Amino acid sequence: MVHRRYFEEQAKLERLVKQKNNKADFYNGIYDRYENPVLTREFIPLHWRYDLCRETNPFFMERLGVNAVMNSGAIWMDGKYYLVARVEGNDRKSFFAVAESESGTEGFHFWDYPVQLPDTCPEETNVYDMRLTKHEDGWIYGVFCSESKDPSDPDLSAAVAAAGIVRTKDLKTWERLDNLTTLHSPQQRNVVLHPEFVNGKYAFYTRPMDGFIETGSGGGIGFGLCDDICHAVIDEEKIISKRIYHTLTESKNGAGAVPVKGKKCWIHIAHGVRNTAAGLRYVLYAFATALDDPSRVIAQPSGIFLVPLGAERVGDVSNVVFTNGAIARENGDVYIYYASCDTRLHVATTTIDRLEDYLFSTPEDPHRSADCVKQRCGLIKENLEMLRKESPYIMKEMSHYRS
Ligand code: M1P
Repeated sequence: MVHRRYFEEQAKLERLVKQKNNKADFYNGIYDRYENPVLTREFIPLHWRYDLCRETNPFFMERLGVNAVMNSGAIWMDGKYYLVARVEGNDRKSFFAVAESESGTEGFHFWDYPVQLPDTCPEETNVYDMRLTKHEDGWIYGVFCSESKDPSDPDLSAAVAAAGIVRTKDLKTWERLDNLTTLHSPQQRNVVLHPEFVNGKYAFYTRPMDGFIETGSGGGIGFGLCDDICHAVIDEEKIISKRIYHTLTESKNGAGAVPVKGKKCWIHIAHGVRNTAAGLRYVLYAFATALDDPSRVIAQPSGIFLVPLGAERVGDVSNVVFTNGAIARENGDVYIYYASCDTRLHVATTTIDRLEDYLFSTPEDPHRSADCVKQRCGLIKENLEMLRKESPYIMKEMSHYRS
């Protein structure tokens, strides 16, 4: 018989899923943020966590708890928003689970079962951070981090990261393909498949790494082509978004969401990492590449696109925002799904027009304080001149707003 406590907990979960998610009182003109996360561990169905039976679970205890719901791939399919979330169990292992919503900003609920990927790699210990690419070849690809213990290193924490590849038509049946091989990079994480063929080949954004945590000689976000997606091999990686001293990518960076096709460019939202006294700080940044050559960067606005704010700053791995999924609708609306602190998932909404304006009209980083202050003083001077010139109009308008 079902435990009595189930009804109370289930009602709580249903209220959470039905909760309205209003735009937050935040403004930067670039995107809107929302009051609530779109997914947290509290959204996980009770039947994934509890033995619901009164006889075998008299205290209605969690038997297989879930610690976090975060970094999600995202896709628009058959009139709904779908996320393939990274769910981390209490055992630290991550797995993937599909959640759907009709609005994209609220109402996400998980399917009955998590994703069960074909188990083809016996050495694989953990999987996470799937990017979902609706490719022009007709498949939906999922590219994710496949992590195993490094057998060649006696250090207990030594691990190897590789890019696992799966494909599906419906997010239900998944076919596992060979892991990506990059001939010149020992490890890979944050690999993203481009949605279109480039020169007739499959194109990947890569993140070459010497080790599991440190990218070492890996200079940033790479780009490489391969002929056969079923046995993907990249023999040449060109670094397109470099790590740069004294910027937000100084320690490392990585491709984020699958690039969004805009009117003027491919829109990339990536993460950059720098080291601080409080540990690594992960923020999002953006850049644009050419529509006819997605490996050619044509705009790189200065600095951060999105940082963790307020309650977003605290979690299992504090001071982190991370994205691996965005949905662009045909009307130009864009939904960026980002996780905070490896703990929960949020959404920011914007449009292709706004993102392109941000990309092409935000000045580049001049890389030195002296030049940065000159850049800012240029903006201040022009603004103050305009405010002075339009002073009577401004006084009149401001009085309406103040009253
Ligand atoms: O903990 C922050 C992020 O760390 C990793 O990203 P990167 O490879 O750039 O260091 C990933 O494991 C990611 O899942 C995690 O959110």
